[in-house]
Amino acid sequence: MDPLIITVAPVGAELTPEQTPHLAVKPEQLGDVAAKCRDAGASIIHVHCRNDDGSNTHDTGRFKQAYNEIRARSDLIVQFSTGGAIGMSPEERAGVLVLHPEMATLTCGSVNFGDDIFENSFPIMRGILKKINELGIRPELEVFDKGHLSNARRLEREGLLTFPQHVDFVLGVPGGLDATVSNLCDLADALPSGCTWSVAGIGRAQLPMAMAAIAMGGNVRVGLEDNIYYSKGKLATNEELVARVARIAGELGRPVATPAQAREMLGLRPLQEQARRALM
Ligand code: KMH
Ligand code: ZN
Repeated sequence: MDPLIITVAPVGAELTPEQTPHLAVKPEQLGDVAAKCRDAGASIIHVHCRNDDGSNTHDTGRFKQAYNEIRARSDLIVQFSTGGAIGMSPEERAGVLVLHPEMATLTCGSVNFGDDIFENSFPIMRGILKKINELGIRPELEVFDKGHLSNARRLEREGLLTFPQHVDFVLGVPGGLDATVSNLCDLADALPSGCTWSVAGIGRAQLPMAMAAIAMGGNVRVGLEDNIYYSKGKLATNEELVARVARIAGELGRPVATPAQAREMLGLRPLQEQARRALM
């Protein structure tokens, strides 16, 4: 099996500083988290940003600061969120792409999200994807439900997406597909050939989903965006969550990929070339 690509999603949009003291709020804090998670075995960082008061922001200036801090402290693959937060306009979600991150997410359909709806109509998806394509950014397809794969195939038929792609299954969101091993197997089997994939299990599903993915030859996303606990009642840091997956993967014969290896596996440009393109 290939080395394991670990993505860390340290911030998210919905988590509040009241829920955990480990939420990175300032760009410098995010740079620090990036360095620690790189040391612990991560190769991709999924980025959301916060204002100094902890509230969510998709401000381009704030993302630029965060990008600079991450790059100054690590060689991680930088992936921006275009999901943003519930209720954010599609224009705001896609605005940060002008900074030319190496990767950006594309959520492949609408989904209930707790009591809210995370809206990703075809016009929204097309708008974000057109911008991703124009800027030559590599998408990561976020799949919360099996129908999202059908939506991605429809975008392929429309000429906006080519396969294979890198796909992240987000399982266990209240309103999305449950985080079970059989659902994960079903999704992995349904992927177009040549795709690479990871799984982000929400809440207590994070660790079992990670273990299943390691055994199946997939990849793993962990981090406070998806789960704030190390074990029942014990809050986690991002680096602890990354280190645990790296340690167990090593035991199972899957050493972690370095960012350089992950770039090669995902067909991304080498870091030096990437750094020249980025507006830093
Ligand atoms: N905050 C969620 C509503 C992404 O980053 O692309 C959406 C999200 C997905 O986090
Ligand atoms: Zn996100």
